[in-house]
Amino acid sequence: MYIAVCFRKKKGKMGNKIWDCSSDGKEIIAEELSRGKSLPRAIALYLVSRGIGLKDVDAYFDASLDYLSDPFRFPGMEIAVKRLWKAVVSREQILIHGDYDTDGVTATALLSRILERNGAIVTNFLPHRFDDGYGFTPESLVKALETTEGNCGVLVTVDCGINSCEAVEEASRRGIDVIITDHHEPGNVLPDAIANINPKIHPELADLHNLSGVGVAFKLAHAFLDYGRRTSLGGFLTNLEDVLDFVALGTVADIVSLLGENRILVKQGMEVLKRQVRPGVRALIEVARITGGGMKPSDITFKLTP
Ligand SMILES: [Mn+2]
Repeated sequence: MYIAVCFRKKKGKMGNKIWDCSSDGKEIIAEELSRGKSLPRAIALYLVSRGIGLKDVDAYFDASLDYLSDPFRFPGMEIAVKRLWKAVVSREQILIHGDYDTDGVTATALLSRILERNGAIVTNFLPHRFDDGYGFTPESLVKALETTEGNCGVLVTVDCGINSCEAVEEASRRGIDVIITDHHEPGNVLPDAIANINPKIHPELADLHNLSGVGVAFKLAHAFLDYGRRTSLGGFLTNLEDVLDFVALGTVADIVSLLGENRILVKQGMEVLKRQVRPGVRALIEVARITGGGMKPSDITFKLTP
């Protein structure tokens, strides 16, 4: 079958180019899949062409939340959630610094909702596309702090910040602990934050490199609730599934690949989105003239996001 077999050009003895049929071992994996899961060969080849082998095939078909990995795989996650719970207990303000696009807005909404439901005092800041530009900067820090009522002990970035060394330095000078959550490519020097939560810093998190900003914020929220329940600090009355509509919106809007955990998050998130429980989202769906029940990810890309 063509999809699993590619041709590779290589140099012959005389320097002339010859064509060589190369399956890169995909044929063998397809064979394993086909036999192991009683799948038709065409389906097995399709799955292999999408990078899905025997160990991921159940998660692919089932796509249930049970297949999401432990958020504490992220180095720094424990430090981040401990600090957030400390802010909840000591009534410090938590400032969430987001971004102006769909991914950044949904990440901000998701995190503030989860934190507020568990007693946190939260202020959100979304930079203005034209006035502030992209990212967490010393200028946006000052502007964001103006929106708080003082006593801001922690600042969390979502969908930005992994290269914001100067802004983090300035926040530290002001006595604020910064937690960075981001999915953008890191530079050579990481900010001196108390935690840098970004899958792209860690080669061992390669399976999560396609997470969007809201996907990373979801991981922080997951860990926050998990830690709260484990230590009896809280989180018992919060259902993380309720915010999956935000994850679906931001993930699809950011055009990241819908494979691995993204596929699970979007598949389950679409179900929450179809229920249209949020007045804002419901209004948006009405304006975009989408019929709720049959909503598809492409409706997010072409109708809701714009
Ligand atoms: Mn993003």
